[in-house]
Amino acid sequence: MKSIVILISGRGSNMESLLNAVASGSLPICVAAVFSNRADAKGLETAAAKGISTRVVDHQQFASREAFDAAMAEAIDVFSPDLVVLAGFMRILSDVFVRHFAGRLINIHPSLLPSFPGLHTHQRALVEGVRVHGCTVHFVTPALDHGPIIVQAAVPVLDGDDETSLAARVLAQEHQVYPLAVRWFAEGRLRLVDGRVEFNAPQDSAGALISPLMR
Ligand code: NHR
Ligand code: GAR
Repeated sequence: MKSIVILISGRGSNMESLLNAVASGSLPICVAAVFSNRADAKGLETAAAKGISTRVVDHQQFASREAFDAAMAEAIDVFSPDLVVLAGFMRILSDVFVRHFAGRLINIHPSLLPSFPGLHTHQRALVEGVRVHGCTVHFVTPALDHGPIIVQAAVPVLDGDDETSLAARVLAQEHQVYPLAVRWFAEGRLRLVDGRVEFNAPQDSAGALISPLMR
């Protein structure tokens, strides 16, 4: 069975959706460890309560981004994971780290990339007045939030939405698509080849979301 290491910085609800999928038998993978760059990340408790090994590599203990990344890479390598999964991980990773894990490093980002890379995506989507928003799972490359896209889920932006309501609607979809993407990887359907996503679709599942919709 393939193994993964999950990197978090905070709440860890995406991590939890992956652990729940593993526990329910719908995600055939071994979670080798959960890493956080913050000792106070809530998700560490959630992982420990489920019997998963946890590790903290505190970025504040390192003089440079590169030194932090090197320590993190070394600690992750101990587990020899097939895939490293960023789940609400909030530190930009240096080129050396990204290249070390090339093709086995993925992220979930709370927008429909290439719209709204970076931070505060929901607030920015509301300011722009987009009618469709969502989340993106992508392979991580040195260019922040610009790696090859694996899967996206779209949600409507509704009248009266604020950052909280929109973030919650997107998060519910994050919890659907991240276990899905990791399952595809586990099943050997997903590969990064020459900087492009190679995907063997299980079935034709193409759909459309139109927003606003007038019937
Ligand atoms: N690293 C690389 N090289 N490429 C990507 O695509 C990455 C990455 C590291 C993290 C996640 C990303 C997101 O999904 C991610 C993708 C953190 C920041 C950020 O500005 C931006 C994007 C993402 C993660 N972080 C600040 C920093 O200085 C710290 C912010 C904080 O601690 O709150 O690292 O959104
Ligand atoms: C999620 O919405 C995730 O997409 C986003 O932060 C939230 C983490 O929630 N990630 C980023 O913004 C990365 N910069 P979680 O800790 O409950 O999974």
